[in-house]
Amino acid sequence: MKLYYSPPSPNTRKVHAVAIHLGLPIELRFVDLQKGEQRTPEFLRLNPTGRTPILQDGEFILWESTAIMQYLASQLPNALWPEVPQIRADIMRWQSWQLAHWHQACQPLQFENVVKQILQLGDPDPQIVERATKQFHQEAIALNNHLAEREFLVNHTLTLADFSVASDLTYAVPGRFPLEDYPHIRTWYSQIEQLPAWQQTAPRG
Ligand SMILES: N[C@@H](CCC(=O)N[C@@H](CS)C(=O)NCC(=O)O)C(=O)O
Repeated sequence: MKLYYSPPSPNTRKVHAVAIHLGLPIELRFVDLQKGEQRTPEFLRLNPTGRTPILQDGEFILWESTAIMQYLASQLPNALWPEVPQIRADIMRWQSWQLAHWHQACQPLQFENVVKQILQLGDPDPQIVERATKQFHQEAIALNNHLAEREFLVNHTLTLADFSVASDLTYAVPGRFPLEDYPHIRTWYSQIEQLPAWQQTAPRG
């Protein structure tokens, strides 16, 4: 299987980390987003939305990180994606929340406080940061309360849900995410940070 990836991206990280955690052999194909490689005709034939990650398994092409994670985890029996309908639905619930709400709350802080600096796009916009901070608190309260009573998001064990939700905390420190009031998120994330698959997929430099 071949993974078209862009290493600093949280969307790539969650997919790549799942492949490593499950010991699935993956050939990596770097896509240079800064050079606009995702807009080339060759790339758009693989993913018409022009985004990474993409998985290629023979003739089968799959884009959207959550779908890729589920496909990878379906290759062999494992606790990340158990074959129990209620547990799968619970995992999908958190993966859906991550894409629809958590990512939307984290991404503007990441962009304003990290990406803009890297790409020399100017200072963070205080209005966007204020709006994003409010949104962040709204979602973080729900996540923190959920984690107050459990070690992992679903089924008392590590699942795809943890990889999905954790991915948006990749830049929590440089992105100045306001996590001070959320001890349960911090404790849970520090466990994820201990995973070899998480360490091997950390952004370099
Ligand atoms: N919902 C998509 C989001 C993918 C996405 O936004 N990828 C970014 C990198 S994090 C990308 O390739 N951006 C390139 C662009 O928008 O030009 C997923 O979960 O895979």
